[in-house]
Amino acid sequence: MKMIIAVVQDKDAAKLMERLVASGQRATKLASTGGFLREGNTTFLIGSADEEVETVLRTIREVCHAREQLVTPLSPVGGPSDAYVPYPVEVTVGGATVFVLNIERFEKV
Ligand code: 2BA
Repeated sequence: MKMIIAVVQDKDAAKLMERLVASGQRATKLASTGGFLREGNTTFLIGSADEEVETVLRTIREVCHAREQLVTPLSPVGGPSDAYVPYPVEVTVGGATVFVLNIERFEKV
């Protein structure tokens, strides 16, 4: 069994959950915040059988789109604010940041 942790944009979250549930996957959706943009995003926890991991990854690729975003980064917390010039920068966010972890033990009690 694997745990797939996927950080996706909020705009893609509802559709991704719909597709996962429709394909028989179990998933938990958590509200999260990106460290760079400091904006909301959504983190999925998806416990999957080994042989279903590629199907889940394909679904994530189909649903989650990369988007350009113009941002003015905040100064680093605790950093020297006088040396920080907040020029807007364009970043490509997504489609999704995905981690696949081995599960040592799974139980439902
Ligand atoms: P954020 O940290 O808010 O990052 C949003 C986007 O900003 C990133 O998109 C990337 O394009 C850019 N970015 C992040 N850090 C940067 C930096 N130091 N310099 C320049 N640009 C930077 P994604 O890479 O698609 O990441 C989307 C979200 O996925 C991230 O939101 C974060 O919540 C999560 N994430 C990405 N990589 C991660 C990692 N290694 N561990 C944990 N979470 C991660």
